[in-house]
Amino acid sequence: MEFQCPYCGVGCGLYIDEKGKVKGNPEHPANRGDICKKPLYLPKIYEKGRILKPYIKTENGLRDSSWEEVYEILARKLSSLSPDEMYFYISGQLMTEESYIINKFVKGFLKTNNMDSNSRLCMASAVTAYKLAFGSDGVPCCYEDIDDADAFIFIGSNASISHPVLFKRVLNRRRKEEKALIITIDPYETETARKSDIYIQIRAGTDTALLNSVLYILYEKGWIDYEFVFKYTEGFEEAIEEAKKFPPDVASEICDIEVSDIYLLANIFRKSKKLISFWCQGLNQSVNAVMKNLALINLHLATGRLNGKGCPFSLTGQPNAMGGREVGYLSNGLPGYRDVRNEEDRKFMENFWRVRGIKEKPGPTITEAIDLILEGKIKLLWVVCTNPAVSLPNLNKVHKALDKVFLVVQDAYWNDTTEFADIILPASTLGEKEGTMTGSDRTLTFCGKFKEAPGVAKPDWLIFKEMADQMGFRGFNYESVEDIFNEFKETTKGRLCDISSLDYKSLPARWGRRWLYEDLKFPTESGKAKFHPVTLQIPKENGRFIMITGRLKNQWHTMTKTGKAQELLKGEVPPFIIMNPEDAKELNIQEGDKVTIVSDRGKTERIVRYGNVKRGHIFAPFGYPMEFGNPVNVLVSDRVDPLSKEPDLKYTGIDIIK
Ligand SMILES: Nc1nc2c(c(=O)[nH]1)N[C@H]1C(S)=C(S)[C@@H](COP(=O)(O)OP(=O)(O)OC[C@H]3O[C@@H](n4cnc5c(=O)[nH]c(N)nc54)[C@H](O)[C@@H]3O)O[C@H]1N2
Ligand SMILES: Nc1nc2c(c(=O)[nH]1)N[C@H]1C(S)=C(S)[C@@H](COP(=O)(O)OP(=O)(O)OC[C@H]3O[C@@H](n4cnc5c(=O)[nH]c(N)nc54)[C@H](O)[C@@H]3O)O[C@H]1N2
Ligand code: SF4
Ligand SMILES: [Mo]
Repeated sequence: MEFQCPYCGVGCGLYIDEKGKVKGNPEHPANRGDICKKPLYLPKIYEKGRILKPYIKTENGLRDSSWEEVYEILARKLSSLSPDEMYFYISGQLMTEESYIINKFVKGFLKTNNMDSNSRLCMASAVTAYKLAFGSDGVPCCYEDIDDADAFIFIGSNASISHPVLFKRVLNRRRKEEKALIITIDPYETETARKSDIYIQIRAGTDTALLNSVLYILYEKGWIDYEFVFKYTEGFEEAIEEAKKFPPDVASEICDIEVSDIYLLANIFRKSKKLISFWCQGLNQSVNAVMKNLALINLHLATGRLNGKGCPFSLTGQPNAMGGREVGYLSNGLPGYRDVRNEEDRKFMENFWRVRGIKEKPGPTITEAIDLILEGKIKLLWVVCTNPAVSLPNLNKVHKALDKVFLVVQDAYWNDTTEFADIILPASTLGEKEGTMTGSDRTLTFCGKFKEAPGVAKPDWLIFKEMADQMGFRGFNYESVEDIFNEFKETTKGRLCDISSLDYKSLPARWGRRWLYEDLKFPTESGKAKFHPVTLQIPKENGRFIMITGRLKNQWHTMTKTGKAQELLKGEVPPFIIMNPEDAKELNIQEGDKVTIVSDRGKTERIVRYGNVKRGHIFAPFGYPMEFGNPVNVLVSDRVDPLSKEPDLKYTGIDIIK
C-alpha cells in the first residue's frame, strides 16, 4: 500500500510491502525510491501509547466514555457558546480532507474564524512573505530544479537532518557537477553546514543585515539584472534605499562575519548559472521573520533568479502544511487559496457550502488565543493533531490557559496536552485511514489504509463528520474520503492551486506548472513581483547567551511517535544543549555536566555537549516531553513577528548555572 511519509515536508512517497517493511516508492517524483531513517520504524510504533477510547475528566481523574456520549456533550457545549468563545487548533500533519472538513465545520457552520494551525509556529512567515512578493504562497519551482542547479544556499535550514532526502539530492547534484557549491548560513555549525563547501557563522537574528548588504553590493557593482527588474518587478528603489544602510563593513559588524563572505554571496548571486536558496525556521521563527524572507526574495528578484535561473525555495516543515494552506486552515483562510477578508471569496464559499454569514475578520492566532483564554473570553479549546503543551512558546503561561479552558484533545497518542484535557478523543493515524497530502513542491500523494486502528479510534475526518451530523449541520453526508476530496477539488477550479482535474486514485501529481510563474506574470494586483524595503529588528533579551532552539536528527517534534523506537532515541536522550567549548570553559563547565538554563520566563535542566555553535549562543533541541523535565519552551518568549504573527522561537536570552 502506498502513502506519503508522515514526517517532513519533502513528502516522500513510501509504501509498505507484504512483510510489513516500509520502503521508498521508486515511482514517486519527490524521492524516486529514497527514504530516510525515521519512517523505517513506523510499524514498530503503531501500538505503543495509543489512546484507545474516548475519555472524560472527572474529579477522580479520567473515566471511560463512548463516542455517543462525547458527541452529545460536545454538541451541547458548542451550542451553548458564542462563536467567539470557542477555538480550534489544528495541524499540518492532518490530511487535506481532514483540514477541509474541520475548516468547513468551523468557519462555515459554527461561523467563527477562531481557528489556527501549528503552521503558525512554522510556515506563517514564509506564507506571508511569498504572498507579499509574488501574490501567492506556492513554491515557485520544484525538486527537479535541483538537478541542474550549480549553487545552493541553505540559510536558517538544517536540511541534512530536517529534509534529508532533499539534501541528499543536492549532494548528488554536487557529486555530478564539480563546480556546484553549497553554502550554509547558520549560527550553529550543523550537519548541513559541515557537509557544505562554505559555512558562514552568522550571529542569530541578524540575517536582514547580511542580505541587505548583499543587495547593496549587487547595486554598487552594477550586478543587477535591470531588464528583469524593470519588466517584471516593482518597488526596487525603495528596497535599495534600505539596503544602502548596510554597506559590507556595517553588516559584517552586525552579523559578526567577514566582509569577504558578503562579497562571496554577492558573487554567487551574480555568477552562478542556477541558484536555489533554501530556507526554513532560522528565517521563519523570528520577530524579523517576514523581513528575513523578503530580503532573500529581493536578491532573487534583483538578479532575475527565477525559473531556469533559480528559485527562493521555502522548505515546508510538516508533511501536509501545503495541503492545509490549500484548504485555508489558518485563521484568515478559506479553501482554494481564498481569504475571509475578501467578499467575493466569502460569497463563493457561502454559496458552495450553502451557508450564510462567514465572518470577515480573521480570528486570533494561537498565541493570541492563549491570552484570550486567560482573559476568560475563549472558553473551549479543541486541539487536533498537535501537542501545544510542549510546542508553544512561553509554556508556563500556556499551561495556565490549558488548565483554565474546557479542553478537547483529539490525538492518536497520549501526550502532555492530554494531561490537561477535559475530553479526549482517540484518533486513528496514517495507515489506519486514507486521504491525500501535498508536499513542499506542490505534489499531492494518496495515502492508503493498510491496517485497522486500535480500540475505537476513528479517522479525524469521520469524527468531524459525525460531530456535524450530531449538530444537525447539513452538507456532511460523505460516505468516503474520496467524496470530501472531490468536494474540495471543486473549490480549486480556476484558482492558482487548481486540482480540479486530478483524480483521487491517480496520484501523485503536482498542481501548477513546473515553474509556477513561468510566464513571469504574478498573481499580484499589478501582475508584477514586488521588492520590499527590509529592516532589521533584534529583540531585547536579558542573559549572557542567546538560546537557539531546533531539531533532533531522528526524533519528530514532541516524540509521541519517534520517541517509541529505541533505535531512533539513540544519542538523542537525555536532553542536552550544545555549547561552544570556549564559552563553557569560561563558566568552568565540562562536557557532560548538568546545568540549569534560565530565562526571564522559566528554567530547566540540560546536559552540556560541546559543538561549534557561535560564541554567546547555545543550541537546544525543543521537543523533549515533560517526562524529561521542563521543555525548553518554558524559557521561550511568545512575542511574534508583526506581519505573520509567528513566534520568535529562536532568540531567547538565557543564563547558564552549573
Ligand atoms: N528530524 C526531524 N526533521 C524534521 C522535523 C523534526 O522534528 N525532526 N520537523 C519538521 C518541521 S515541522 C520543520 S518546520 C522543519 C524545520 O527544519 P529546520 O528549520 O531546518 O530546523 P531547525 O533546527 O528548527 O532550524 C534550522 C536552523 O536554523 C538555525 N538558526 C537559528 N536562528 C537563526 C538565525 O537567526 N539565522 C540563521 N541563518 N539561522 C538560524 C538553527 O541554528 C538551525 O540549525 O523540519 C522538519 N523536519
Ligand atoms: N522552541 C521551539 N518550539 C517550536 C519549534 C522550534 O523550532 N523551537 N518548532 C515549531 C514547529 S515548526 C512546529 S511544526 C511545531 C510542532 O509541534 P507539534 O505539532 O505540537 O508537534 P508534534 O509532536 O508533531 O505533534 C503532533 C501530535 O499529533 C499526534 N498525531 C499523530 N498522528 C495523528 C493523527 O492522525 N490524528 C491526530 N488527531 N493526532 C495525530 C501526535 O501524537 C502528536 O501529539 O513545534 C513548534 N515549536
Ligand atoms: S525526507 Fe522527510 S518525507 Fe522523506 S522519508 Fe525522510 S522524513 Fe519522510
Ligand atoms: Mo514545523
